[in-house]
Amino acid sequence: MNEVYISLGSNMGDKEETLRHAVQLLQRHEAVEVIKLSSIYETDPVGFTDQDVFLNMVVLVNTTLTAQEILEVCQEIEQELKRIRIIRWGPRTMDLDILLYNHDNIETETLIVPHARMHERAFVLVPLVEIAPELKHPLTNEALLTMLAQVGKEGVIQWKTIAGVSEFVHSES
Ligand code: A4P
Ligand code: MG
Repeated sequence: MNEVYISLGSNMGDKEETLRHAVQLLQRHEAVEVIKLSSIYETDPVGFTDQDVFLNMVVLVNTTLTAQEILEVCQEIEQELKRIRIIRWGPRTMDLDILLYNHDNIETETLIVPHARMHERAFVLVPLVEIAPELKHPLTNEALLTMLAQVGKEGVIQWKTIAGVSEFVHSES
């Protein structure tokens, strides 16, 4: 069984509902089991800063899929949520990034794991360290906690704690 950490981010429309829906779609996949969810964090936009704040979280899933296959699942979920958006509830975006796949280092045309920018992003490291404080970065072998101490937690606020996977995917906001 493979352990995969996935980062989820949304900054349009009903962000919490979009996160919930993405986790639901992951959980519904027959080869994917959602094991852990971080809290939801409200985070200042990084990069292009003239946009709304994000809600971000990190999930741990167990899967029999390869890294390339789980990337495709993530991309299908992004597409599905975009499709629903166009038909019904106005703007929303959802970005799913694969942070870690076991302790592997992967570099193909379509996939870089560990995620190339995770070590510099508080909106990734804060929720990741919350659910996996013991992990080390597979490329540098540096503790994620050390990376987080260097980056700091500025612009990342715990917004909502989550009791468990089934509570989250079944409850309505
Ligand atoms: N790709 C390569 N490696 C990976 C990986 N480990 N996981 C390729 C997922 N995808 C990976 O992604 C572009 C291509 O990256 C994919 O085709 C895949 O083959 P995308 O999601 O289509 O494009 P994007 O979202 O514009 O790029 P990316 O890299 O996901 O954007 P960023 O850099 O992650 O930036 N600020 C806050 N506070 N919170 C956020 O969540 N997110 C972004 C998105 C910027 N600022 C943010 C947040
Ligand atoms: Mg992405």
